[in-house]
Amino acid sequence: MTSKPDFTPYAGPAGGWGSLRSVAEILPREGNVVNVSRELLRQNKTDGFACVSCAWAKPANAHPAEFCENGAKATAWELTSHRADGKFFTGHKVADLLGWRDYDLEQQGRLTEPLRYHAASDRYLPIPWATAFAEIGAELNMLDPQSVVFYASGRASLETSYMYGLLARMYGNNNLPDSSNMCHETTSVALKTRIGVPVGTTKLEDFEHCDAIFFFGQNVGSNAPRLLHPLRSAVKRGCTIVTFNPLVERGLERFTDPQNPFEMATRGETRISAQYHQVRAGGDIAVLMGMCKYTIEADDRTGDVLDHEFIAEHCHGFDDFAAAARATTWESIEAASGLPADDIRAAAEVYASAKRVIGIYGMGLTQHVHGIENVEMIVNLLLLRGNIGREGAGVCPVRGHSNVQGQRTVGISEKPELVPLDKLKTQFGFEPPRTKGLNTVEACEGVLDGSVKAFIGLGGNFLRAVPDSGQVEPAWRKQRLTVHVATKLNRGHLVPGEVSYILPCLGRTEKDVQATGPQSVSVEDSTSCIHGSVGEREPASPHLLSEAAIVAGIAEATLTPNPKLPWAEWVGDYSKVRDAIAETYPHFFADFNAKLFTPGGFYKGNKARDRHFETASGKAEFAVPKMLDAAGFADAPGLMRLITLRSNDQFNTTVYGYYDRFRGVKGTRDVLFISPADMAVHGLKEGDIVSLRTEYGDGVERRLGGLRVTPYSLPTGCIGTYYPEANVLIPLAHHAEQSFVLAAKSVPVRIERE
Ligand SMILES: Nc1nc2c(c(=O)[nH]1)N[C@H]1C(S)=C(S)[C@@H](COP(=O)(O)OP(=O)(O)OC[C@H]3O[C@@H](n4cnc5c(=O)[nH]c(N)nc54)[C@H](O)[C@@H]3O)O[C@H]1N2
Ligand SMILES: Nc1nc2c(c(=O)[nH]1)N[C@H]1C(S)=C(S)[C@@H](COP(=O)(O)OP(=O)(O)OC[C@H]3O[C@@H](n4cnc5c(=O)[nH]c(N)nc54)[C@H](O)[C@@H]3O)O[C@H]1N2
Ligand SMILES: [Mo]
Repeated sequence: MTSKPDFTPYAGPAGGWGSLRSVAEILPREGNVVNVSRELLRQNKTDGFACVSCAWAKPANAHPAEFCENGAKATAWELTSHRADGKFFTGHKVADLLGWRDYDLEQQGRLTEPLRYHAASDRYLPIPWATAFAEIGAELNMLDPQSVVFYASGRASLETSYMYGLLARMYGNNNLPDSSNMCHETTSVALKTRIGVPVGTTKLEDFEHCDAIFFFGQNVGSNAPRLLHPLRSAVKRGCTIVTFNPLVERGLERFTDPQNPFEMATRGETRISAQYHQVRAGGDIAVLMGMCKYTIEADDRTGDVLDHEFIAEHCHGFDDFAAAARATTWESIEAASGLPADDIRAAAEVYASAKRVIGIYGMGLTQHVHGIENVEMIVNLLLLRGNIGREGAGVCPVRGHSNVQGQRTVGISEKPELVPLDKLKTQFGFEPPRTKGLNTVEACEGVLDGSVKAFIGLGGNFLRAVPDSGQVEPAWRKQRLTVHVATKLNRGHLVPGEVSYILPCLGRTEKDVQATGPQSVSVEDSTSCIHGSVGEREPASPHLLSEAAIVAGIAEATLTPNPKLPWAEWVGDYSKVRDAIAETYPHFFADFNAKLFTPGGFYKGNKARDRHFETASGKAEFAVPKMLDAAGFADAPGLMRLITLRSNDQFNTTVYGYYDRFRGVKGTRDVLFISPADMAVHGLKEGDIVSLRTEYGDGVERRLGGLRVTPYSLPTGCIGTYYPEANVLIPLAHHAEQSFVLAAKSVPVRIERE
């Protein structure tokens, strides 16, 4: 269902008529226009359901249509009338399906019944739930708990996630990696050590009071479009937005509010960024060092630029940092950032004169070898003028999956020190394992060396999302057991272990009726607000179970019964799970059930926001970076920095369609974005077909071919292509130091002609 490839630059703003047209096109494709349209009006409303797309905050005073183009696509995707049912699976060999595109696999629609892989016929065949649970339980009991991984993708509710963490720990391990291992784990590590909390400090209302916003490496127009509304209002109020991004992303340039009839009718648009700086990939440490240097030296002259009181009372390590900033030369900053010093000074002037500043960032900072330093530098900048712990100011990592932050909050973590294990021990009367579990990279290493023998996936498409997918995929089959809890078929399901199951679950938009009646669930957004969510649609199939029921089914079949953890009772009434969560985490979740449907969500609290910094020194910590380049490899002639990108028509590995509207690419995803200057250097012309080859020096051949040369505005030396196709190019070892997040925004590659 793809059109002929077309490459026409897109002239429109983000939002506006283009986004309405895009929604209008997607609904018929999923075959369920009326139901989807009705359901969209309940999206992100207090008594409705929390969008399954991104984790951006859901306001108390919602718009009549509190959804964006991509949220609408996510809902339509879940409510599709297409079905990948038993008949579909009996009709297709797994080996054949493996040749299909990601798009075509998911386009088959919702999974309808539990399936078990049948090796002799190379097919997934339907089985009863009871059989699936009993067999999975028996398999798990034959395996060493250390060899089993419990992955979570970031969508499952707080209730299910809490149960899933208990399942893993009662079974005997902390092998609980989640998608944040590939995403904002860099944030969790850097913010925790620097300001004592692993999450952002900004709330939605801060956007009503800030004077300046600095935007680093987050593509708001595609990946968190609802954030465009507070940004637009901020700009209209006179707030200045300064953006650093190698690519010119339309949402960061201009936006037309589809909720605003006047703007729509007049084709009016709001310019979002007052300054837009095309930093080179990996150049943000240098940019931020330049901004800090400018600010500190301005204060050296006048004495009134820094917030001296805040620094004296609340910060540690300022003198060392200031000395390092003064000693850093503008030449080195220009070389590492790829930007003229004057551009950085212009940004710093905005910073130095703004009273309240928010620093926003996304994968452009976290997915680098020195991603931790990137995030630390944002913190340094904000601390200089007391921009943490104050209304209208703060650090704002824009999280990915709709409950990825919440999963960490309720115990999905491979790091035992982040989980109240003693509390769990008394609450449930078991001895929780204390050894560190496997993160995503270590889980892949375990698959490669054979020490990981089973993988349970609570959602997601692990095999497609991880780095070095070309290496991990063949090794994956050597596992004894793979289990996928999923709504739709994806490539990861098609690489079975010896014994394999696909367990289909309800989506968040669907009615979840249990013993005590209809149930609601909850999620945490990027601003630490917890929202209730209730689905109302008829389930895609009568055979679906809720994710909570599936986790409980596996637990009951695997674990010895524990009177303190009545799995079936919990599934019958999710409010009992919430009571248990509130008991484990009273500081966040007191009166959880009573507060569940608070308009705008209830705030979990954030010590750093109150200027209580629970760090090693008890103060906010300045950090001196050891390098200015986040890429982690040296420049060499012809060696390019590959940025792996999301299109506007995908959600991670889910490809909704083939139209990356803002970048003007239609009908294909096999493109190489490259600057005209680099095209000249490499002797390439538009439309040439090239390959990329990773240069990593570890003897492994990593190549991706068939990419169409597509001119795009990028700094020299930087190129882009789409994720997840590009993941074969990213070495497993090429990850952020300390956080282990894949360094997907600067992969060392060479371009080769085909
Ligand atoms: N529609 C839709 N929404 C989504 C998702 C989706 O796939 N589709 N995914 C969800 C998930 S899980 C996540 S984590 C988020 C991801 O959302 P983002 O954080 O926006 O992640 P990316 O799309 O990978 O893009 C990161 C941006 O960083 C820029 N960039 C790359 N390298 C650098 C650099 O070195 N410095 C700077 N300053 N910028 C750089 C890129 O040009 C790009 O604009 O979105 C979530 N929301
Ligand atoms: N090169 C490169 N690689 C990356 C990234 C990058 O920027 N570049 N980004 C990384 C990031 S930020 C992330 S978060 C990961 C994403 O990694 P994952 O979270 O593992 O992948 P998704 O594509 O979000 O998972 C999609 C699948 O989830 C299932 N699903 C959807 N809804 C539900 C549900 O409600 N319940 C259940 N049980 N299943 C459901 C469907 O079967 C669907 O096929 O990828 C990472 N990989
Ligand atoms: Mo993510």
